[in-house]
Amino acid sequence: MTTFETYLESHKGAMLSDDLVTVLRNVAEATRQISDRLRTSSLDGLTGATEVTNVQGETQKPLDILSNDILLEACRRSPSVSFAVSEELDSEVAIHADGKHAVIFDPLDGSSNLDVNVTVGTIFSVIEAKTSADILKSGRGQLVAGYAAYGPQTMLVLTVGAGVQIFTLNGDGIYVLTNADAKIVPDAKEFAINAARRASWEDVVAAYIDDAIDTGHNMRWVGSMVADALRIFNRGGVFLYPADRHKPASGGRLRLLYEGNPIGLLAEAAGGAAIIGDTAILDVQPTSLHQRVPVIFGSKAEVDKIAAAYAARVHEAAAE
Ligand code: P6P
Repeated sequence: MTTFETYLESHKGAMLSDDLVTVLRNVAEATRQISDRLRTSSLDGLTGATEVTNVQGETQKPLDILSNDILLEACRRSPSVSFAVSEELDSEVAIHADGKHAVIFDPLDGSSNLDVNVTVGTIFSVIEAKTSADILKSGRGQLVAGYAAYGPQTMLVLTVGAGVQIFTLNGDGIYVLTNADAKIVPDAKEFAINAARRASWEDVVAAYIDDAIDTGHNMRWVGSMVADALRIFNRGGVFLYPADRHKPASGGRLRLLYEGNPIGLLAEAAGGAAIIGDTAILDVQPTSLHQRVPVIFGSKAEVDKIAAAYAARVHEAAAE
């Protein structure tokens, strides 16, 4: 039986420094603690909303704040961590002055689903960063990335640069490897999009969805990216959260640093693809910590089809 611990140990050295193993151990422990707190949150008065609005303009949930605190503590327990960047905090938090790893995270993605007991998750990414100026680097600079999905089971999806491994938390609080070298099947007939926002879709997205429906594709939309992503890692498909064509400057709903980049690294490591228009998400240079971007990822044949349509539109616009 391979566990998260034995997997890290077996990749120490060339792929994982001792420091990075310590960071991953502490992040995994944080997800175990968050999972525990979620299980009985309705009994512990941890549901509902606070009076606090975060930098995203979203009302914070008690579990948003608790999860954020647990992850910050994990960073403090990791000597190599220089900065923490969180969806819940306006700017980066200095952790250890001589640190070299920035841990970038969405402590509880999909938390609007908490009160209705739908899967939510913790998304994380680790990069080299000795100064705050090092934080805004493209997703290709990620050392490791992953997420925990708190659903009927708690699962941890991880890439350290050698494929994607999916672990399941057992009754003893141990993450056991249950899907080694997970692959996103290249062809799939299932899409995930919030169809209620059709009026704001760019024409490329509307045309893709219309064609998918005409050719018998199925639709799933959980409203929690980590849940949709886990389905895609297990049976393929494509996830789309496109830009709002009426508000192109808004970028989209999802954030590049702690949603687009980690999911992009995982998708590519699993043989899938992840794009912003005709560009790979991992090649986009961030301009701010909480920058929002449109996100499309999943089965490579489907995502490549969409990227080609975006590229053709750019070419047509240039020819006009
Ligand atoms: P909508 C959750 O808030 C999230 O960031 C993603 O996890 C999810 O896919 C999306 O927003 C849901 O957006 O517009 O359907 O509520």
